[in-house]
Amino acid sequence: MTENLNTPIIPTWCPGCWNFQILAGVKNVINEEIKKGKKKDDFAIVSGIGCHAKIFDYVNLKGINTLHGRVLPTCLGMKVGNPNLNLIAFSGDGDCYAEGMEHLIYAARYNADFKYFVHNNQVFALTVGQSTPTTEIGYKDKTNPLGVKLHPINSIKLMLTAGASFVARVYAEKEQIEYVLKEAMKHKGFAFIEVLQPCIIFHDDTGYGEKTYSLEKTGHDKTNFESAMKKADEFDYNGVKKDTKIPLGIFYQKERTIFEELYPQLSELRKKKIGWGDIKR
Ligand SMILES: Cc1ncc(C[n+]2csc(CCOP(=O)(O)OP(=O)(O)O)c2C)c(N)n1
Repeated sequence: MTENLNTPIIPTWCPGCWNFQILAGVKNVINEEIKKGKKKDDFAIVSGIGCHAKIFDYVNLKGINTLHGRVLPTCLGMKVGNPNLNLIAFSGDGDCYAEGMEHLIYAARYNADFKYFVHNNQVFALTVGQSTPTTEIGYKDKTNPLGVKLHPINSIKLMLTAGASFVARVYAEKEQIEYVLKEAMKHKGFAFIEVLQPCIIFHDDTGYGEKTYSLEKTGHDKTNFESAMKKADEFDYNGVKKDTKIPLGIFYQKERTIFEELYPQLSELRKKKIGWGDIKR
């Protein structure tokens, strides 16, 4: 059966925004899953605040459009309440690496079973282009008239060292979104997926296109942590230079116990539909 995941809401993203590609890719994959037998109500989405977050209005699935920076704790709560939910979440780089940074590190540690896209356009786009923790040195905006002075964080290395069980980076093209989401859905655990999504208004002309290459095609062993760290080091988010290479694909993937399985009490509570206060100690 084909479900219609469209909503009557007309997108207010800028014409040509890469977010349209992310939207199309995600909807295609969910539609395929529904055709294969999953129910629409088996899925839910969560988004934060920002341009990325508007995706919530354009996909006809239940979920929560939560506070800025609070996508990850919202997801954790949803998975504790319903561990069978196929949960897909969306943040911007500001939402995730600025307002939500602590949650990100803990999400990697907890390893609850949901999939998380970070639309990384290296700016706070909705509020007109201020720098975020992944903006390159020298970027100028009204809040940084002399240019950004701080070195950008390397989110892939951050996730690897925080213990994330699935760490990927793709470009915001529909086919790459489809590929990585399908792989992430086969993975049991937290899947961190960063999407390079140049903001066509405030952070365009990144030159990333010609600098990217596929990890899969070069035979990268995604179960090898040291190799994943080396690959993560190849791009430091600090703009492109002559010899810059930007690896795309799955850097690392190794399953381990998920959060939902660490506390057997939770499944009992869910069966009985009672709360923590009712547990006999
Ligand atoms: C707690 C809080 N701080 C600041 C804001 C203002 N604000 C709204 S959208 C936004 C920018 C979001 O940027 P990002 O998360 O990178 O998403 P993008 O718009 O780039 O997709 C900010 C700072 C807010 N709504 N809530």
